Amino acid sequence: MTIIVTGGAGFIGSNFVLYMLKNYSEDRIICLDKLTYAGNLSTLQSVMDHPNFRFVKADICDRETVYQVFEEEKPNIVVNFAAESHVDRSIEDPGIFLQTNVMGTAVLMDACRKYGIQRYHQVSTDEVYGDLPLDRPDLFFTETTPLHTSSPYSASKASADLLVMAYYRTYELPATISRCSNNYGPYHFPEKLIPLMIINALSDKPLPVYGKGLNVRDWLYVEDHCRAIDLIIHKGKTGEVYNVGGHNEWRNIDIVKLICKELGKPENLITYVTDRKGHDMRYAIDPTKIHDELGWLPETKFEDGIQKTIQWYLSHLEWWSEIISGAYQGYYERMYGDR
Ligand code: NAD
Ligand code: TDX
Repeated sequence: MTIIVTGGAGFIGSNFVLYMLKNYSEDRIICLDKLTYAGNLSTLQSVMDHPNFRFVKADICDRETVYQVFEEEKPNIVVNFAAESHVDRSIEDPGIFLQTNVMGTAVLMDACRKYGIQRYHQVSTDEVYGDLPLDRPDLFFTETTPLHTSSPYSASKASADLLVMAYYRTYELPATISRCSNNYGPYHFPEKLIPLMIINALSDKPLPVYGKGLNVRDWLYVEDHCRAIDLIIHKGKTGEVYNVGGHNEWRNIDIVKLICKELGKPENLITYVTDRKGHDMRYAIDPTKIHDELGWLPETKFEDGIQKTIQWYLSHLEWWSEIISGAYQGYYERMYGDR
């Protein structure tokens, strides 16, 4: 099998590349990534010389280059992780989110139609369902929950999902979609909640919690997400959506307090800052379908996963200090400077 993994130099994509090379010694993995601010080649350093791996620096919106890679590689499967993924950046400037997340998805699917493919898999998010109220803990997102987006980011991801289903129906593109909850683990870019809090706490910097910190997210260890995608591309049914999540809901403030505790840092580092615009209150996935149909269950308990993650950041200082010493500083100042 030849598998094109787009966005494979980002957080989840790189974990997926490493997971696939480890678990499928016969498969060839082609990582196609534009290397935006969120893409990091050092993450893939250990596999750059692997005989079954090729890295191509390319934009998924660049039709000519994408077609050329398909022509050369004749992939069997395409897994699309490539995206602008940060909600706060989408609120600052939506344009690139529409370009990459929607138009880029169309280019990839056109390439799949032109060159033939066994499976196109779209990595989507629970954010396409909007949010749930805090006072209804009995409610969960299922695959039939209507799309109801809040941010330019989630609107762009929902648009891409609609396009995938349209290509499935109109052109019979053999496509699947997964909608996962919040991931955490190694190689998570420092702009996101968990790594940002670990990194700030380590240098005794303020821990900026949006609003009152009562928003709830459903956290899943990244390797469990990779295993879910592995199952879907090999055993999932085309034209289907699979929700992925492990019933692990946490209020933001409790996550931040937990990180303080694990690092032995005082809670008075916590600083409440202006809330995110349109901030979704609660995400919660019902993973019954992927469990019943494909036998997927999360394997990493949150208590273990968060400790492993903290340990990873402690032992990979060079990975994240290089990131935060560059253009990230300007972003941080813009986002948090006088918030
Ligand atoms: P990320 O921002 O860490 O990585 C995105 C990667 O895509 C980067 O390597 C970047 O260089 C690349 N990329 C961006 N634009 C590109 C383009 N035009 N062409 C080629 N490559 C491009 O994102 P992530 O957190 O790893 O998320 C990966 C996917 O999973 C996204 O589609 C996201 O919507 C989805 N998702 C993320 C989460 C989460 O908690 N992080 C949860 C559910 C779904
Ligand atoms: O500094 C912060 N302070 C804070 O309170 C940051 C960065 C975040 N937050 C809050 C906002 C959210 O309620 O923490 C929560 C998590 O925020 P993010 O890490 O930005 O994630 P979220 O907005 O939930 O989106 C993530 O999960 C779904 C990913 O970034 C998306 O790509 C994915 O689709």
